[in-house]
Amino acid sequence: MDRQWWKESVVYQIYPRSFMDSNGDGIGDLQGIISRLDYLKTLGVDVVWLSPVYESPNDDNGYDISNYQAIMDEFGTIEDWEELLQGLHERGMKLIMDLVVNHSSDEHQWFVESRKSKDNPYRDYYIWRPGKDGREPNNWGSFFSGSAWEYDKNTDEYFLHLFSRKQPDLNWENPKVRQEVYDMMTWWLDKGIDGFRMDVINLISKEQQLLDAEGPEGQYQFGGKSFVNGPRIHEFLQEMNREVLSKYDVMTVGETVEVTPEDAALFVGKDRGELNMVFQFELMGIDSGPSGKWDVTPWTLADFKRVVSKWQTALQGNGWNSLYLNNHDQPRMVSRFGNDSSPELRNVSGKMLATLLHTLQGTPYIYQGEELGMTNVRFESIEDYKDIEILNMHKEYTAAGRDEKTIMESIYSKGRDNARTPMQWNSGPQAGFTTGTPWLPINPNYKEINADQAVADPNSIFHYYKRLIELRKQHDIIVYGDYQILREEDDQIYAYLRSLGEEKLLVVLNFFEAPAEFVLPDSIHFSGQELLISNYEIPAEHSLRHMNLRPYEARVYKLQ
Ligand code: ISL
Ligand code: CA
Repeated sequence: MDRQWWKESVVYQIYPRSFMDSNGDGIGDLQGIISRLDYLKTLGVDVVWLSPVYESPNDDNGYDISNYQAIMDEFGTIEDWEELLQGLHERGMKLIMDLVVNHSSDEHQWFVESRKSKDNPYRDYYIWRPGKDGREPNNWGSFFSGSAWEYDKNTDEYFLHLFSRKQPDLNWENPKVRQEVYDMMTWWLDKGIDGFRMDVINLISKEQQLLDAEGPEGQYQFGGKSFVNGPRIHEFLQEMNREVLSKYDVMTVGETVEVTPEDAALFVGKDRGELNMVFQFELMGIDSGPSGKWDVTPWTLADFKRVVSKWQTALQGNGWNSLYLNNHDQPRMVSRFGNDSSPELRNVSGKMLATLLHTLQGTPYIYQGEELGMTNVRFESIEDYKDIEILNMHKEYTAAGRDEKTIMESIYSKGRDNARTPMQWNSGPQAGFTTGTPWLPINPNYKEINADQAVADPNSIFHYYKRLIELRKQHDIIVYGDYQILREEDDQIYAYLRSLGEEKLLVVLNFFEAPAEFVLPDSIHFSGQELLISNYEIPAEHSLRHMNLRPYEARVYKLQ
């Protein structure tokens, strides 16, 4: 058992813009977060991951950084940030910062210089190419619709931007860029932070020929072959580890798009000297069709189990999993994988999913509001949406003649603003998030779903999370036990066994509203049982051999 604090931790993600506004301008900020630290302490989380708070023109809500060593005015000052770090540390919590270095903002001083002339000393900080036959250098599409290249008439060349045109990709081939990044990381680490979440870190190395991607002529294509886990990715991460990370006791989690467990093992393998864990996207893809995330397709439990089991097994004993069911880029977990159609079903299904999140092998990541069972939102008009990914897609699909209703439905199920509506603190005006007008409308269900209600109600999802977090602290097996799926073919129940030495942990989850029967395989022997947690009352006398599970029922037993 390779004990590590970051394996035993539960992480809570804060999306600062939507967490808590302290000064009535409608935008969440650092003082707002500080005012809610006791709430986080009550919940019991160990680490806070703060989405970007750096200076930014906010084309992509802070994921476009114009100064890596300054705080965004709207969020506060560096003194506020120091106070936040201190407030967390005083309460025994840690802080990890978002590191966004695949790209910067086009308003970063480096890019302002870079675009000035072909011989500017900063030219090679970014990826510039001449056009081809009066068009872009290649056919790559951006993650946010349209071409991945933007023409700059000043020097008659194009620059690469895998995300928005205000997010030019940094040129990691240039050793000066790498040194700047390492120095900046060191600056933050010396301030006492406890690690980094690294934005799309597996895209930083580009195959240098920048070849066209395969696919039909005249359409932009996903160029992933040339930049997903690119040729020098492991060299760069090992260098970063050697130069910076290895000098501190910190945790790292890389956001890695399109990776398989085999790829992941190279990033997180014990002796690789790269990262502690990665966020994988395979599970987030089970409800997408062949043309991508907006091609909404119903998910199946078979796929869900197959993907989770594959990752659990592949990294066991070598790497370490991160566990998440939603974040600021994904729809709300309870709306997507649970059931938000009534308060009762929302409550039990939110708890069932929470049980999964905390009892798999890996480090759980809770996204703000998940612990309240916050849901997706359906704004009537596209005007109410703010996310650049949504707005660009809407524009592109509308221009292509797609019907408005279908476009809106795909936004309702997959749009990133589902996760970004402000945190619901109480049933008062604007859900207690702000005294002003929130930057993104509040979900109208805040009177029913809010933190005050949840903290006051012992049967709430919030209290269930608190209990799960405590259990992880009390039982090593929940953190370190090996994973084995049970009754894999069952299309309604997800059950698995964790084992550590002589101990076993049995987790049984009914993933649907219909009742279901679970029969424990005869091969599992035990002489004693202890129910650790369930989202229903369980009679004192009952048999584990046959369980009749109610809607979304979840049970966790320790077996001896
Ligand atoms: O949001 C997505 C799911 O559709 C992805 O395309 C997402 O853009 C990708 O996972 C990368 O995400 C990260 O980098 C982006 C930023 O917009 C996201 O918020 C961030 O998490 C660019 O920095
Ligand atoms: Ca504010």
